[in-house]
Amino acid sequence: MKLIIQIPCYNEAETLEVTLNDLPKHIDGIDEIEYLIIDDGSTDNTAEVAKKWGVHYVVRFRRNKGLAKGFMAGLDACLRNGADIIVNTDADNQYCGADIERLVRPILDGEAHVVIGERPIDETEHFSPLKKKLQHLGSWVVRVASKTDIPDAPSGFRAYSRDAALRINVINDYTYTLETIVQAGRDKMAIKSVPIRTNPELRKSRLFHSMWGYVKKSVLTIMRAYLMYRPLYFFMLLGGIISAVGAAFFIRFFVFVLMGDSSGHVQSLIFASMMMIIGFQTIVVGLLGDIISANRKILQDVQYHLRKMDYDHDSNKEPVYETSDLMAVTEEDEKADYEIIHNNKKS
Ligand SMILES: Nc1nc2c(ncn2[C@@H]2O[C@H](COP(=O)(O)OP(=O)(O)O)[C@@H](O)[C@H]2O)c(=O)[nH]1
Ligand SMILES: [Mg+2]
Repeated sequence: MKLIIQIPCYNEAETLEVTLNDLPKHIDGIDEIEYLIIDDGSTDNTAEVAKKWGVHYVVRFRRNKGLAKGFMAGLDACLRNGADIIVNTDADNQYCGADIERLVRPILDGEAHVVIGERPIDETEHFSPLKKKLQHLGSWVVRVASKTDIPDAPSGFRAYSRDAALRINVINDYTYTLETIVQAGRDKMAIKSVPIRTNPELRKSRLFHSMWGYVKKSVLTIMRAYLMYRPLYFFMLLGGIISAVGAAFFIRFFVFVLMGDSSGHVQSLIFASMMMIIGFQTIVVGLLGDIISANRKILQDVQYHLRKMDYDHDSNKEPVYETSDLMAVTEEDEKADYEIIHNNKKS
């Protein structure tokens, strides 16, 4: 059983070492723990710090691509290198390394595919009251959209089983946290939450700049993720409401006609017709969305099997070479937009 702990990093040279030192070296039930960092085009010496410390892999983007892309590239590299469980944590030592054991336990026990660490949000001193409220509100919306009972959706402290990681897709560029829960919930993966501890703040959050920006991006992300899974329901409901308003105005018009007072009410007749047409079109959009969503399911299934073949094949293979400390794994990796560096100087 191999665990790979991955850490997305963007200019984290200052806090990375503390974070790495805090990670567990042994967990009962796990034979091997490896460490991977994603250096997302950092302009400081994040990658050097990681290599010097002895991480096993560095996934390096030449340019900054954002957390969501970094997260996916990390999963990709972990799967390729034979991870049975993948844990994600932050580079600012936000999460308590010792609690990784709590994250992986439900996966080892076969109880869950995805485990989310629940932060003690209300007891976190450096979170403003507004940030606390927003985190709770965001989590509630995600719970509704994903049909799960996860109390802390934006938490970046998570564990994925190999099978769950093979199924995960992230489409938005901002964050993977919300979308992956909606996916896991809607795809009926076993998803579980465990309470974890956090450490005092070492630096300000890089992702939570302004309340408005955070809310806007989160709402869009959840909406998009939800619509991918339930387009028919959403547009039927919307179209139904619009059509019902139209129908009400129609009825009103006919009541006037029956009362012999049809003149002067043409405006409401036009409005009623407009609403009925818009409502109908909205329902049609829902039907189209439903057909597209059925296609997505098939594509997702194909992708899962392809990934499985590709990654399982790769991880059964001997590494291509072990001599250099700075080389990409395969030719394809070199052509890809990122490179995986095998760190052979690990301690
Ligand atoms: N790959 C990548 N990681 C990032 C980027 N921005 C932040 N991160 C990482 O994402 C993690 C969470 O960032 P942080 O500022 O702690 O956000 P918060 O914990 O959600 O408030 C940290 O490990 C960061 O290094 C980025 O642009 N790309
Ligand atoms: Mg953090």
